[in-house]
Amino acid sequence: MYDVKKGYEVAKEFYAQYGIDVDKVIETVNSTPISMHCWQGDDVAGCEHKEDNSLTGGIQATGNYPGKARNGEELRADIEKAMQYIPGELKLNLHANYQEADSFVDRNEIEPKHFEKWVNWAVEKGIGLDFNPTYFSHPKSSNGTLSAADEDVRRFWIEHGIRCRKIGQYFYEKTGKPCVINHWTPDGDKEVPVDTIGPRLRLKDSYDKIFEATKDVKGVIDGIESKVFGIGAESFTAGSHEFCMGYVMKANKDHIIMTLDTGHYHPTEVVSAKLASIFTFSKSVLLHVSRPIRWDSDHVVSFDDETRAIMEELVRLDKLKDTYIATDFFDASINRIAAWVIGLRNTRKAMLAAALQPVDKMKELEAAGDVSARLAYKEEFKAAPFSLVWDYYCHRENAGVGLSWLEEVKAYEKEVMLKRV
Ligand code: RNT
Ligand code: ZN
Repeated sequence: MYDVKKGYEVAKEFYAQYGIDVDKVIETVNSTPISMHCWQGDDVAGCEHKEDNSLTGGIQATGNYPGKARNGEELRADIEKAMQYIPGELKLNLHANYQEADSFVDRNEIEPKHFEKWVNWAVEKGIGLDFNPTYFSHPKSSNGTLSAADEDVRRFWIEHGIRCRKIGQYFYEKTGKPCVINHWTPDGDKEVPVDTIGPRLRLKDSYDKIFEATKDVKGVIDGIESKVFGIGAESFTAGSHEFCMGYVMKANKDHIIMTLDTGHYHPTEVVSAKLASIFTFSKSVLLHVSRPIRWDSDHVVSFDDETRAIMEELVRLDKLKDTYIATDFFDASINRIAAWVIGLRNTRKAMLAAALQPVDKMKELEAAGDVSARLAYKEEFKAAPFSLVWDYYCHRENAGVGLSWLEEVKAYEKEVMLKRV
């Protein structure tokens, strides 16, 4: 191991040249919550007592790496293991299909008590809980959910949404931290339907009914997630970007916000380029940080240009504190704990690298018309020594410096995960 403290001192000197207070930046980054999704641990299978746990809704976890969690207990143990190696404030993001009733309880009947084990665990760890209605992987989701033409089916899913918002309030009351709920429906069509507005009008009506029936719910923030396509819904999604953006803006309520998932746009569109426009009209936004490869493949978050650009944009807009940052990926081809650790560390590291830039100075140069200096600054900080600060920060938070976590995760795989057969 190299001298991490020495590296940090050198980096501090480097950043001081530009008036950047490294310790202050570390504090900002450390206290910005990232909501870690529970579903990386079991390929979105969930803990409902049902025979068919297959994943539907046009999303897929590909790979067959051994050792995935088979129930809530195992999943919590794996989440704890991963969390050891992720510095900074975390929340846990649950899906409704992770309820732990003693026997099968359908989605339109779930209650706070079915999530008691998660809540007790979160309270013990001092972390907040976020939530998601599960509008997929269910026999009633094959012909649409909130946009379904079948009124019985649509009512069933509206009831699910209503119950989820009430469970969100329960999470808020128990943990003392607001619960961010993400509403995503896979509803769509393989071909462009002839009637493209009917499903949208029904989806709008369903959201209206969910929010109206739960208007007294407290401590819940609602993200509405759009998507351009899914597997089997290649040509049409009811919850398109325009639909969701329209819904959020028209609702004009602080708790109803856009969810932007990095895998939900056409390949040349990027979330980083959308943020400023949305913040022009909305107070906050929910992000699903993921990594699309050719499609919404939900690969592990990489420390790539787009993840860095998103964080840079949030820092430059001064909106880090108004953004709910959540991860959303499910890779079943590698150790699932490693997937979490790599993806969440990259998300946090991109935030740190973005915050270690002289934004005020760069804005000043731009305002003065010095566009040459603007480009020179932007380029210079791409290779600044943020990794020395990152290592020090991980050391300080006891989250493992460099790759030291890898051996420990491998040992856990051998001792715990591979015995789950
Ligand atoms: C699907 C959406 C959605 C899901 C999770 C499991 O494309 O991104 O957020 O990934 O709800
Ligand atoms: Zn998502």
